[in-house]
Amino acid sequence: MSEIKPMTEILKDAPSNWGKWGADDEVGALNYLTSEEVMRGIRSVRSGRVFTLQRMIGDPKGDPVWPGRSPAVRIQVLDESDWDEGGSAPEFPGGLHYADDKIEAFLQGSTQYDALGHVWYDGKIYNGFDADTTRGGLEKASIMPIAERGVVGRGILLDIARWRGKDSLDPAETFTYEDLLACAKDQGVEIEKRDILLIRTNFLARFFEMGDAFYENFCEPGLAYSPELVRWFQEMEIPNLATDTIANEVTFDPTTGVALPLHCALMRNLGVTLTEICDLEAIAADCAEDGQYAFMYAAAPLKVAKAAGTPVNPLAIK
Ligand code: UVW
Repeated sequence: MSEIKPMTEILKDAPSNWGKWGADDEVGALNYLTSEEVMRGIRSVRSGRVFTLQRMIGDPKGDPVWPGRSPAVRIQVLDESDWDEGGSAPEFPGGLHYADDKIEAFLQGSTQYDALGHVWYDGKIYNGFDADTTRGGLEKASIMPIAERGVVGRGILLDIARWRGKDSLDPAETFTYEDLLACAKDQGVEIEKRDILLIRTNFLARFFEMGDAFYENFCEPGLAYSPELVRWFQEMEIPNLATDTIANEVTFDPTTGVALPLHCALMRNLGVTLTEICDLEAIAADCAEDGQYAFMYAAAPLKVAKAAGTPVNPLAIK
């Protein structure tokens, strides 16, 4: 590949939603999720079956994380052993004992919502806020406005792995928005305007199969950037893209070589919220069985001041 161009040049004609919801807006395309969209989500519920989409934190088999991040460490602070003879446990009237624990974790080291200020280029984050507002914690477009608002609407599962007849997608394997449309058609469901998209690759199954080799030549599969794809997201007013990979798109764009251009084109420029590392296995198996790929989706990331993202356990209700 020849010289890699800067993101500014690659995305110079890319569409933007900056200013669309006012100069102070920090939730972007989630503004599309009006009460009507909540009701549309509710109308897609047929049986009341509930699926939780978070991947467990502290899996004994390991937690898949973006290279450079480390998995959460859970520390037992108090347990019954602290009340053994010579132990240092606090004594309470009535003989109360209890367990306490804490975690040290990357806020983006598990199923998580990215704040809109999570990524940027050219010195500006979403809505044109200065990247200097990220110093020491996000003053603008942190996770807080998203956490306070919550995310509810009609979700739709696009099971790309099953559609391609594979157990899981290969490293660096890509797909386009036309593939999303074709997958939806074959699943017998239509992607509607303002749908929350959930895309299954089952790629993280390989993390558990491959061990450390998973990170060699790391390049996840996923959506590949194209101007058409970005325009489609804008025209379809997609508020939220959730996937079962660590970073929601092919890691290195095969055409330009840049890393994570869709984070920039969708999140920074259009204000589309990204939800990563979801566990879509149970719901995908269920959808394959009953053919119902649309459901109500509800999620609220944890409220952490100034955070660039926080863990979440999204719900899908069929
Ligand atoms: C990066 O943006 C680097 O990671 P993620 O969106 O997966 O948290």
